[in-house]
Amino acid sequence: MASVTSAAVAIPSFTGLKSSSGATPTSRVSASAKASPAPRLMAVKASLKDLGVAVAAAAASAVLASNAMAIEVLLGGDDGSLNFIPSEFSVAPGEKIVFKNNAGFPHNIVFDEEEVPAGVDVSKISMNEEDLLNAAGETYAVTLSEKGTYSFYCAPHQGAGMVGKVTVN
Ligand SMILES: [Cu+2]
Repeated sequence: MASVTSAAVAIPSFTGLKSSSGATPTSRVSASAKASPAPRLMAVKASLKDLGVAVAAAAASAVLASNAMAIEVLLGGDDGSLNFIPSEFSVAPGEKIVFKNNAGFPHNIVFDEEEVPAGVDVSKISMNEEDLLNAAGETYAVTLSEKGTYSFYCAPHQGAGMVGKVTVN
Protein backbone atom coordinates (compact mmCIF):
# COMPACT_ATOMS: atom_id res chain seq x y z
CA MET A 1 0.00 0.00 0.00
CA ALA A 2 2.87 2.31 0.76
CA SER A 3 4.32 1.98 -2.76
CA VAL A 4 0.90 2.59 -4.38
CA THR A 5 0.52 5.74 -2.37
CA SER A 6 3.95 7.03 -3.35
CA ALA A 7 3.21 6.26 -7.03
CA ALA A 8 -0.08 8.12 -6.84
CA VAL A 9 1.73 11.07 -5.37
CA ALA A 10 4.48 10.88 -8.00
CA ILE A 11 2.14 10.83 -11.03
CA PRO A 12 0.85 14.38 -10.88
CA SER A 13 4.34 15.82 -10.54
CA PHE A 14 5.57 13.75 -13.52
CA THR A 15 2.57 14.85 -15.58
CA GLY A 16 3.60 18.37 -14.88
CA LEU A 17 7.19 17.64 -15.79
CA LYS A 18 6.17 16.25 -19.20
CA SER A 19 5.10 19.67 -20.42
CA SER A 20 8.76 20.38 -21.17
CA SER A 21 11.50 18.27 -22.72
CA GLY A 22 13.93 17.07 -20.03
CA ALA A 23 13.14 15.84 -16.57
CA THR A 24 15.72 17.96 -14.80
CA PRO A 25 15.02 21.32 -16.51
CA THR A 26 11.25 20.84 -16.15
CA SER A 27 11.55 20.13 -12.50
CA ARG A 28 13.25 23.52 -12.21
CA VAL A 29 10.45 25.13 -14.24
CA SER A 30 7.88 23.37 -12.14
CA ALA A 31 9.65 24.51 -9.01
CA SER A 32 9.71 28.11 -10.15
CA ALA A 33 6.10 27.86 -11.35
CA LYS A 34 5.15 26.67 -7.90
CA ALA A 35 7.21 29.39 -6.30
CA SER A 36 5.95 32.30 -8.36
CA PRO A 37 2.26 32.24 -7.39
CA ALA A 38 3.15 32.70 -3.74
CA PRO A 39 5.12 35.92 -4.19
CA ARG A 40 2.41 37.20 -6.53
CA LEU A 41 -0.25 36.43 -3.93
CA MET A 42 1.88 38.11 -1.31
CA ALA A 43 2.24 41.11 -3.58
CA VAL A 44 -1.55 41.31 -3.96
CA LYS A 45 -2.02 40.96 -0.23
CA ALA A 46 0.64 43.59 0.37
CA SER A 47 -0.99 46.04 -2.02
CA LEU A 48 -4.41 45.41 -0.45
CA LYS A 49 -2.83 46.02 2.91
CA ASP A 50 -1.30 49.26 1.62
CA LEU A 51 -4.71 50.22 0.26
CA GLY A 52 -6.26 49.48 3.64
CA VAL A 53 -3.68 51.67 5.31
CA ALA A 54 -4.33 54.43 2.79
CA VAL A 55 -8.10 54.20 3.35
CA ALA A 56 -7.61 54.21 7.11
CA ALA A 57 -5.34 57.22 6.81
CA ALA A 58 -7.92 59.01 4.67
CA ALA A 59 -10.63 58.16 7.19
CA ALA A 60 -8.45 59.38 10.03
CA SER A 61 -7.79 62.69 8.32
CA ALA A 62 -11.52 63.02 7.60
CA VAL A 63 -12.20 62.51 11.30
CA LEU A 64 -9.55 65.07 12.14
CA ALA A 65 -11.05 67.48 9.65
CA SER A 66 -14.53 67.03 11.10
CA ASN A 67 -13.18 67.34 14.65
CA ALA A 68 -11.61 70.63 13.67
CA MET A 69 -15.07 71.82 12.71
CA ALA A 70 -17.03 70.44 15.64
CA ILE A 71 -17.70 71.40 19.20
CA GLU A 72 -18.78 68.98 21.90
CA VAL A 73 -21.20 70.06 24.58
CA LEU A 74 -21.65 67.78 27.56
CA LEU A 75 -25.10 67.22 28.97
CA GLY A 76 -24.86 67.24 32.76
CA GLY A 77 -21.82 67.81 34.91
CA ASP A 78 -19.79 65.09 36.59
CA ASP A 79 -20.70 66.78 39.87
CA GLY A 80 -24.37 66.11 39.17
CA SER A 81 -25.13 69.65 38.01
CA LEU A 82 -27.85 69.98 35.43
CA ASN A 83 -26.06 72.09 32.86
CA PHE A 84 -24.87 72.28 29.33
CA ILE A 85 -21.06 72.33 29.47
CA PRO A 86 -20.20 74.82 28.09
CA SER A 87 -23.52 76.60 28.38
CA GLU A 88 -22.48 79.56 26.21
CA PHE A 89 -20.27 79.16 23.17
CA SER A 90 -19.72 80.29 19.61
CA VAL A 91 -19.46 78.32 16.40
CA ALA A 92 -18.86 79.05 12.76
CA PRO A 93 -21.78 78.68 10.36
CA GLY A 94 -22.12 74.99 9.49
CA GLU A 95 -19.88 73.89 12.33
CA LYS A 96 -21.15 70.73 13.92
CA ILE A 97 -22.38 70.93 17.49
CA VAL A 98 -22.42 67.56 19.21
CA PHE A 99 -24.41 67.35 22.43
CA LYS A 100 -23.25 64.33 24.40
CA ASN A 101 -25.01 62.72 27.34
CA ASN A 102 -22.67 62.84 30.32
CA ALA A 103 -24.57 62.71 33.62
CA GLY A 104 -27.96 63.38 35.15
CA PHE A 105 -29.80 62.19 32.05
CA PRO A 106 -32.29 61.95 30.48
CA HIS A 107 -31.66 65.16 28.60
CA ASN A 108 -32.66 66.66 25.31
CA ILE A 109 -32.02 69.78 23.27
CA VAL A 110 -34.82 72.11 22.28
CA PHE A 111 -34.22 75.49 20.63
CA ASP A 112 -36.36 78.32 21.87
CA GLU A 113 -38.45 79.62 18.98
CA GLU A 114 -38.51 83.08 20.59
CA GLU A 115 -34.72 83.30 20.71
CA VAL A 116 -33.30 82.24 17.38
CA PRO A 117 -32.41 84.35 14.32
CA ALA A 118 -35.36 85.43 12.19
CA GLY A 119 -36.49 82.79 9.73
CA VAL A 120 -34.98 79.83 11.56
CA ASP A 121 -37.39 76.91 11.94
CA VAL A 122 -36.64 75.52 15.42
CA SER A 123 -38.41 72.25 14.62
CA LYS A 124 -35.61 71.48 12.16
CA ILE A 125 -32.82 71.92 14.69
CA SER A 126 -34.46 70.72 17.92
CA MET A 127 -35.15 67.29 19.28
CA ASN A 128 -38.81 66.63 19.93
CA GLU A 129 -39.61 67.66 23.49
CA GLU A 130 -40.67 64.06 24.23
CA ASP A 131 -37.50 62.54 22.78
CA LEU A 132 -34.75 61.99 25.30
CA LEU A 133 -31.14 60.93 25.38
CA ASN A 134 -31.32 58.18 27.98
CA ALA A 135 -27.93 56.51 27.98
CA ALA A 136 -24.42 57.75 28.70
CA GLY A 137 -22.58 58.78 25.57
CA GLU A 138 -25.70 59.22 23.44
CA THR A 139 -25.38 62.22 21.19
CA TYR A 140 -27.46 64.70 19.28
CA ALA A 141 -25.71 66.67 16.56
CA VAL A 142 -26.88 69.81 14.86
CA THR A 143 -25.39 72.40 12.53
CA LEU A 144 -26.57 75.99 12.37
CA SER A 145 -26.07 78.01 9.23
CA GLU A 146 -27.87 81.27 10.05
CA LYS A 147 -25.71 83.77 11.92
CA GLY A 148 -27.01 85.05 15.23
CA THR A 149 -27.74 83.92 18.74
CA TYR A 150 -29.78 80.85 19.57
CA SER A 151 -31.10 79.87 22.99
CA PHE A 152 -31.82 76.27 23.80
CA TYR A 153 -32.83 74.24 26.77
CA CYS A 154 -33.26 70.73 28.05
CA ALA A 155 -37.00 70.12 28.37
CA PRO A 156 -36.84 67.91 31.50
CA HIS A 157 -34.45 70.31 33.27
CA GLN A 158 -35.34 73.74 31.94
CA GLY A 159 -36.88 74.59 35.32
CA ALA A 160 -33.62 73.57 37.00
CA GLY A 161 -31.72 75.99 34.81
CA MET A 162 -30.42 73.65 32.13
CA VAL A 163 -30.35 76.28 29.42
CA GLY A 164 -27.72 77.35 26.92
CA LYS A 165 -26.84 79.87 24.28
CA VAL A 166 -24.88 79.51 21.07
CA THR A 167 -23.74 82.31 18.81
CA VAL A 168 -23.10 81.58 15.16
CA ASN A 169 -20.63 84.08 13.76
CU1 LIG B 1 -31.35 67.80 31.06
